[in-house]
Amino acid sequence: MDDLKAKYIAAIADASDEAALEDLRVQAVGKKGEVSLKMRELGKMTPEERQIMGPRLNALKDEINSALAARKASLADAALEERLRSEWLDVTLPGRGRPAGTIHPVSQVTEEVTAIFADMGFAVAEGPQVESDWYNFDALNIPGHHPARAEMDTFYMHRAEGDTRAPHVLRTHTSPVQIRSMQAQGAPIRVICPGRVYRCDYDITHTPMFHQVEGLAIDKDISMANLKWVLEEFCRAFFEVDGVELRFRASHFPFTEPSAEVDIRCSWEGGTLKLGEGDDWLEILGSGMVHPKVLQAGGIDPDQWQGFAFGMGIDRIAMLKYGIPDLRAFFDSDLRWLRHYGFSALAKPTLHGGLSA
Ligand code: 2NM
Repeated sequence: MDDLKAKYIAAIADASDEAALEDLRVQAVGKKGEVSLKMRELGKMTPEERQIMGPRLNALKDEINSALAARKASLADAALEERLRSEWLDVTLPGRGRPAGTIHPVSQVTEEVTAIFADMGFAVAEGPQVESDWYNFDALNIPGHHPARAEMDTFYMHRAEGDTRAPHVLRTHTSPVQIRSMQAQGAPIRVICPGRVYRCDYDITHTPMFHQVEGLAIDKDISMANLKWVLEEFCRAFFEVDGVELRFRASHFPFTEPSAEVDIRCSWEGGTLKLGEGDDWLEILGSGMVHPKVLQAGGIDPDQWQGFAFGMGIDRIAMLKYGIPDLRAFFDSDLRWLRHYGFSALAKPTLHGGLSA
């Protein structure tokens, strides 16, 4: 019995993992283990022998079980120590600079424009990019023969042969959203509609998809004076120059009467653009008083209500404000361009926090 004990105690102390320990347990105290077999022999002994051997065998079994448990615990401790050592992590180290995504200038400028007009009480409206030709043209007083409607400017949706339903188009401006807003909300109303628009045009200054924001304000007594103030206020906030000067030039749009194109005073001295000074003028906006027929299409009575509307290109004002030279690079998804011209995802433009900070 001393041999048995010595053998197992040594083997248990040497066991290198839990599987080896389990093998030893089965060999020693399992159902057919050496100690268990010895216990079976008790039946063949005399009562005197049994009285001596019984307790000794039980003690041996207990000793082996304790040794197994102790070794198991020390193996588990060693495994934990090893994990703590190998998985050690210094949580006080500074973060590693990772290549983070950036906010595209179009998204940044859309947020900036939205913040400025929200501050003046304008809500934001969105609508479908595929429009019926009624919403895109007729409702805006753009007649059937108008050049804007020609196939060469407008993307018409494909129609199966024999389909005589009214055609649908990729919207060429966001004005259809303003018609929808008038119909849904009635007057008075103050909304801006930013979004993607499409025209079949591609050169240095035109891409077939670009971004526009249009504004609309309808009430009982809104005039061109209100339009002037709102646009001046917008330009001051957006371009972050106090001395903005705007010039309203008589123009013509089918959806406004009267209509005006708006220029901002600038200088190109030294090849760089400076706004608010100099002797040059840069066109940035189209605007006017909403045509009575357009109000009517929006379900608003032109004998009771009137108001102004305006539209501008988001990509274009982004280029002007941030000195981005090439429009086409906007939509190339070139990571180097995006890292250079992109904005921090965490710096949300607000009037109080700084628009482009
Ligand atoms: C412009 C210029 C002038 C305009 C008109 C409307 C609507 F739907 F209310 F009639 N929205 N936007 C408008 C007016 C747009 O873009 C150069």
